[in-house]
Amino acid sequence: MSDNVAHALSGAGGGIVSMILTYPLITISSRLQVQRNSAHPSEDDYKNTGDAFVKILKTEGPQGLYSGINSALFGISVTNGIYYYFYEAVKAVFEKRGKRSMTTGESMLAGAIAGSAVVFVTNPIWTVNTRITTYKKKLDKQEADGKPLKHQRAPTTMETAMEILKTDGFKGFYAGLLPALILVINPIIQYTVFEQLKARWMKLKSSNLSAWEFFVLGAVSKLAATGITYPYIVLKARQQAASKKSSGTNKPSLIQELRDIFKAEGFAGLYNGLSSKLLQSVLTSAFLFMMKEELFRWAVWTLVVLGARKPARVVEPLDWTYNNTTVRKLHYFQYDSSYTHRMPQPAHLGLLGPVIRAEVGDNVTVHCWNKANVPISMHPHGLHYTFEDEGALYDGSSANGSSPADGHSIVWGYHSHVHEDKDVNAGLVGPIVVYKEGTLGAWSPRDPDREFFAAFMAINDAQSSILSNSTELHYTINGYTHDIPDMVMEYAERVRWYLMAWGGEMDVHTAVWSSGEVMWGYQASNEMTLMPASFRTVDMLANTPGRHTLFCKTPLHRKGGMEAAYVVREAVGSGRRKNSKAKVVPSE
Ligand SMILES: [Cu+2]
Repeated sequence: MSDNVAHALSGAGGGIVSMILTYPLITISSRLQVQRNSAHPSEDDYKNTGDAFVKILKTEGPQGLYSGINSALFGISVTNGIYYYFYEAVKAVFEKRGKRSMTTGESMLAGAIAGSAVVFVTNPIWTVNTRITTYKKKLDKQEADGKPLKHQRAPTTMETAMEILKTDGFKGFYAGLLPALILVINPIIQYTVFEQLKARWMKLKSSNLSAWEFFVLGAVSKLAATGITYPYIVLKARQQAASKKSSGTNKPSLIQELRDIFKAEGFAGLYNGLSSKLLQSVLTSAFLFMMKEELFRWAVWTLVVLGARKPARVVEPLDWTYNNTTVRKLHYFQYDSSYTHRMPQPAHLGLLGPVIRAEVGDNVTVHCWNKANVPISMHPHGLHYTFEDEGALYDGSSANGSSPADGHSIVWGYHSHVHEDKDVNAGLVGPIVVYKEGTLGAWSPRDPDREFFAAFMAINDAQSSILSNSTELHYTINGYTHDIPDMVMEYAERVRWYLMAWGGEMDVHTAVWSSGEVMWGYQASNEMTLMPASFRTVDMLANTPGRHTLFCKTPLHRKGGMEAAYVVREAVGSGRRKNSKAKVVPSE
């Protein structure tokens, strides 16, 4: 399941809370809009937002301010849910195709698609809602004139919907559809301004934004959007409020309505009731964006608990044994989607975290639950990421698939980047393998039969981000010293070695295979140099049965433990590839 469901849920939730907080302003703004300046001014007319607030509270009590909130809550949750669902879905398509963040133009198009979907679903809801709030006002007026209406109270949502269906038919729900569609421009402006400001602000700050910064961004973006589109809101509310029953004639067209307003009230009429409406929509937007990020996290976890999310990584302590000493480390564990079962990984990976496998063009989402008592992150090498997904506190990005000259897959890696060197010494590293499109899990004849990972790491226990009683320096491959379990291959298998080096100036290594040559591109050698934070992918044909050694050529490193046996088993049977088959599991 992709993120857009979680975005839809959190958008809906954020909308509901924001709506409850700001709904009284909607009531006031809606009534002010309907109350035309020129139509028989009376004592009861609201003079301004504050006056309306006091009058409604005095005559109708708090429930007067919240009349019609049911359909408003329903409306906002549906609106936001649909909007975020489509916006994030379109965004994912753009980002997958372009392999980068959306451009401004793309984000506007995504907004237009999402906004249009919203309008077609929600226009009936808002039609009903506007009728209810304006009916109350009419009710008061008619009572004062001694001509009571049919209902002596504001009708319920269902009654109003049935009424519209009876008098205007189904198309009654789509009164004011055109201005509503024009209003799609509002969220487009709002989200574009929001995204642009957010990106710039984050770059300036070099970190994530706080809830209050989101509040300000939400307010500013909505201010810009509503300032531009407000006249349409006035038109829409008036057109929806003008039902056949009260006017006795057909509904005025949009142009007619516009002309009438100009004639009677001038340009200012288009901004009638602006103060309360603007305040309300700006506050709603501000609250929504303030809560959205946090609610998104909750939504993700809810989906995880319901089992609707993919497997996840959990960082937990791990007691790791070198030759004879046991040291507390941290480890990225892979769990199933319920977070109850640890997924096994090949023994030779040792201290390395789970292998992240992806094809060129894939979006990789990792859900990481930090159960350690130190802050950690996940910073990828070789993948494209946006600033939010950097996992490190500087700006930079790299995107490297396997090029035409490479084999079908190349290795990269990830590590925690809160305290880079200490986190790596703690054990928070793991491999990333990027496959060519269409080759992951579907092997073609040129693909390897087997994959091994070998990270050459000088691990300094004294410089670890998790406290331990050890201050030793260990020369390891995958955390192992002098031996790695289960590095066994069959005769004539094509074996791909994914080599990694991390750490600092100590981590200059020369990997050597005692069995003979490996191929790095078109270059054959029995060794491969590794510099700190470098990644090499080499291929080997397992044509020399026996027990061999993979080691670092630096004597100090090898003596310290940077060596491991690998075994090429004797051929069984006659067929060259009798026992060979793809050993690689597809990425989750
Ligand atoms: Cu070395």
